[in-house]
Amino acid sequence: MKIALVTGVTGQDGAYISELLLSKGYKVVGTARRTSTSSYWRLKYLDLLEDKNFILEEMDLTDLSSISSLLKKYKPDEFYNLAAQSFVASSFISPLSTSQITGMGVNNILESIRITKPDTKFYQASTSEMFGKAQEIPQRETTPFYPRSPYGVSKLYAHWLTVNYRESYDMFASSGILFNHESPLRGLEFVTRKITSSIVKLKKNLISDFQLGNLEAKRDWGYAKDFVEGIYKILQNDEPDTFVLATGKTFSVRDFLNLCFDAAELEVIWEGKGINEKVFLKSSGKEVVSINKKYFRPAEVDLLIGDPSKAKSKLNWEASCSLEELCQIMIEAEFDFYENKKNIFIL
Ligand code: NAP
Ligand code: F7E
Repeated sequence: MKIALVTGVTGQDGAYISELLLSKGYKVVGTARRTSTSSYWRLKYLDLLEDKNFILEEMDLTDLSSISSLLKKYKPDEFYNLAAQSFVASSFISPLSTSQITGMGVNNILESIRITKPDTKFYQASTSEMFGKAQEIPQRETTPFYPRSPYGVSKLYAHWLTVNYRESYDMFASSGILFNHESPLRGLEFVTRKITSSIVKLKKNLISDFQLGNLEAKRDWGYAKDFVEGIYKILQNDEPDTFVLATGKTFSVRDFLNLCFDAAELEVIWEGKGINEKVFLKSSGKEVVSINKKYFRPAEVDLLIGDPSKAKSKLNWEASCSLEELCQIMIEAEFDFYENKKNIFIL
């Protein structure tokens, strides 16, 4: 039985890839850091904690010894590093801890693997945020990087380190440059889940309105379940390499909001411009969305659109879910969270 170690197992991708690996017959060692309040809602949602081949262990990316001891204990065949301080906005508030976790943390892993079990295949969760102020449209593996946040800079360090360990020590160290991918298990602080959760709360009369930041930013948004299949394929490739995973289409935050209102069957009217722009319900005339400057970032990433052709030709991977379908999936799951009272604590 193959053993996979998955860091960031309490997060969106960590939970989904664990589910995928278990379905393929792996033993999965999922690692989580100690927190005062348990954050296992995604693991419970996917029923992972009951699986006899799923083991939960404590590990912090900033602590080399916690990584080394798990490598020695389990000797994993594959190591998926999905842990990070992953919220771009928070990286401006806490740039140093972001660089210690998201950047240096990867150095801790790579050194541990090199010293302890160098034949472990390693996956690094790189990001389209490394393209930042995009130097080319669409962005591909060869596009020059220009990160626009402490998060993007930290991820770029980790990305090059992964390439460097591959080239210096002949390790199977691969990097997936993933564009935004979303799901019902996305954290509530990210704009997609904030929108789906708020729209369903509006429909249930639990809130009267909500606020957003920059509606003009464009993202290449895919479905997380598609993307973890791609992550898995990256480690099954014959050679370690770098791959872009993206849908190849881009939409603005405004587009995403409109598609979600459609999915929730709410007709809306837009009025005003810029910071004074507002959204009203057609049925009642009630204001439901306004703009708040506090959600703008010190530096924005305006336009991301990926070119996934290398992943298509070498891995036979492509995104299958349209943005309309993704909005539908997320809105339906949001209603389900209420109606079946499953995971009500995440609302
Ligand atoms: P996420 O939901 O924010 O999950 C991040 C995980 O990292 C959580 O389990 C978190 O644990 C853990 N973590 C944070 N600090 C840690 C530390 N010091 N030690 C150990 N674990 C720590 O992120 P995601 O959306 O699943 O993304 C997975 C990975 O892909 C991340 O590295 C992210 O940066 C990257 N990525 C994501 C996207 C995307 O669109 N989702 C795109 C490109 C790249 P807690 O629960 O304790 O906070
Ligand atoms: O912002 C704008 C915001 O926080 C998307 C992470 O997974 O993907 C994610 O990073 C856009 C930005 O994700 C609000 O300014 C407007 O332009 O959902 P987000 P992100 O920054 O793209 C990449 C690929 C990662 O690697 C990251 O880990 O939406 N926006 N109004 C807002 N964003 C938020 N969060 N909240 C708002 O109210």
